[in-house]
Formats: sequence, structure tokens, C-alpha cells
Amino acid sequence: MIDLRSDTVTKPTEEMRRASYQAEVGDDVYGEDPTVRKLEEKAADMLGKESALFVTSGTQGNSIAILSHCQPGNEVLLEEESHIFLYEGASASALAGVQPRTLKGMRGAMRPEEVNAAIRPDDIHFPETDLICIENTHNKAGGAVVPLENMEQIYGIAKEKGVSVHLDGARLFNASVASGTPLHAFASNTDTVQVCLSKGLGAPVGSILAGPRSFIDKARKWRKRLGGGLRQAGVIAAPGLVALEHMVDRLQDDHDHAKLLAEGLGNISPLTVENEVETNILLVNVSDTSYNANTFLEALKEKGVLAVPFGPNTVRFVTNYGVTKHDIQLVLDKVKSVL
Ligand code: TLP
Repeated sequence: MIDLRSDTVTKPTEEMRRASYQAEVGDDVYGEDPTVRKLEEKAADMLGKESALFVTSGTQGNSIAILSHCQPGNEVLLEEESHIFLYEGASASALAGVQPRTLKGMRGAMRPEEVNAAIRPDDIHFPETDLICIENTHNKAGGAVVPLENMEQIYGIAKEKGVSVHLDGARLFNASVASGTPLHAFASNTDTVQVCLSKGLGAPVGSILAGPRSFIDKARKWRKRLGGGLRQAGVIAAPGLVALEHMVDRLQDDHDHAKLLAEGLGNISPLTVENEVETNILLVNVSDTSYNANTFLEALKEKGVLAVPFGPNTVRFVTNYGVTKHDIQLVLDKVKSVL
């Protein structure tokens, strides 16, 4: 099987497995796991933040961020196709008791003037706007990089109005590699940021939530409340360190493969590529074929290729380090054979 369902399907490298085996560990609830501490310090440093917290997943990191930033009954602004709004089980409402308010984005980027207009004025009738969430790269927009200038403008507005900004940077490393913008430049236009170690970087588990020290202290408590106080977690943090040290630059390969796949699929009539491929995500529209997304995926699966539906007629392919240039050629042949 050539697995293009997501970059979450990647398996830990040899080096990661060795790092797990050799990891020095301790009880992290007592703050005594040296490997976890090393990972948190390294991640904070890379993101230009004071402090960081190792969490079990991107969803947990985003949920803890919302819980730590917001008060129940207040409001959080989100892009309407953001992962937090669409794919996290409504945790903002279910756990944090906040009201999500969505804004339509342009390739995943909310318009600063609309964000400005959506921040609530002081009025007894209204919830208070506690938080703005940005997603970079934007998954549903096909791995689009939200431009640094857009983030700068939104952060400027947020600071003027006393609202916090959280970045769902599940694929921020992809945004950085694709745009040449340093990670900390994106992160400096946010109060807090969540980055995933378990996507294109290939770690088996885990994300980082980074921000000011006082915020991370609060977040650590929320993680404990949610049952996420980890004990000898160095075993799972060690692959995360390998991911940060050795797996970032190779994301360029995934981007090159996604572009190659887009070029090839774009030449196979009547398929159309919906997004301008900037990173490792490719959205293909099948509405002019005899298939819908699900039946197309079934036919492809028969041929040994996996992808996921991303709409009734849209299929998402995500390149990842388990997929080679040769695999991309095979995928193109297999797609041709089902049409
Ligand atoms: N995305 C997954 C699915 O949940 C859709 C995927 O295969 O792309 N933020 C963004 C932008 C994400 O794409 C994801 C995962 C998360 C957060 C959540 O990360 P995890 O899966 O670690 O909870």
C-alpha cells in the first residue's frame, strides 16, 4: 500500500527507536524526566518562546491552549475551516465552554479587517473575545502557508485590543520550510503555539505547546486535570528530540513529491487539482469523473493507494517520508488505471 492518507501515518525511524530505548527517564509529574525537559527546552528555544509543554497530541495542545486562555461564556475567533473548529470534537465548547465564532478565510488566512470587526466591544449583551486562533499551514486549504504579514497584522490588532492569539502550528515546520520564514518569526506573532512532532517529522506521538512561562504553568495544570500528567515520558519524548534535530529539513522532499503528484494528476483528465500546492497536501476534485470521493478512494484502494475524502468530490493526498519519488509515479499509473 502507498499510504497518502496523512503525514500522521509515518512510522518512527531507527534513530527514534534507538533514542527511546536509550532515553534517560524520571517522573515528569515531579518535573524529573530529563529527556522531556530537554525536549521542552529545545522546542521553546526553536519557537522563541519562554517555556514549552510536551502534550500527547495536537488536539490536546489546542484544547489546553483554549482552556488556559479563555473563560467559559467568552468567545474564540477561528477560520471557518480550521481544524479546531471542524475536527476536534467541539472541544472549545465541550471542555472550555467558549463560543466559537468563525470567519471565512482566503487560502486559510482570515482577513485582518474582519478579525478587527469581529472582536466584541464592551457591552453587557456580548461575550468577551478572549482568543483568536490561526492555523499554519492550513490543512483544509490544502496545506496553504498563511503569510507572515497576515499574522503580523492580526497580532497587531489583537495586541491593540487585548486579545490573545494562539497558533495551531500542527504543520508550522512545513510552513517554515516552504516559505523560508524562520519558525520563530511565525511564532513571534502569537502568544502561544502548538506544533506537532508526529506529522511530517515522524515522531510516534506528541506535540509541543509553547508560550510565556506563566501560561505554560497554567497549561501544565490543565494537562494534569485532563489526565495528561505523564510519568516516565522520556521514552516518547526522545523520538520528538530526534524529530526536531534531524527531520525538519527533509520536509522539502515531501513538498517536492506533492508538487510532482499535482503536476501528474493535473495532466490526467478529467481530474482537477483544487489547490496551489505549497507544502505536502494536495486536493483533487473528481466531480467530472464517474466517481465521488468515496467511490474513487475505494477504486484506488483496490490498486494499493490510500488517501482520504475531504468533501463529497474532493480527495486529499498527503505526502510523507514513507513515500518515495518512485511511489509517486506508481500512484499516477494507478490513478490512470481506474479512470
Ligand atoms: N489532522 C489530521 C486529521 O485530524 C484531519 C490529519 O490527518 O491531517 N491541527 C491540524 C491543522 C491538524 O491537521 C491536526 C491533525 C491536528 C491539529 C490534530 O493533531 P492530532 O492528530 O495530533 O491530535
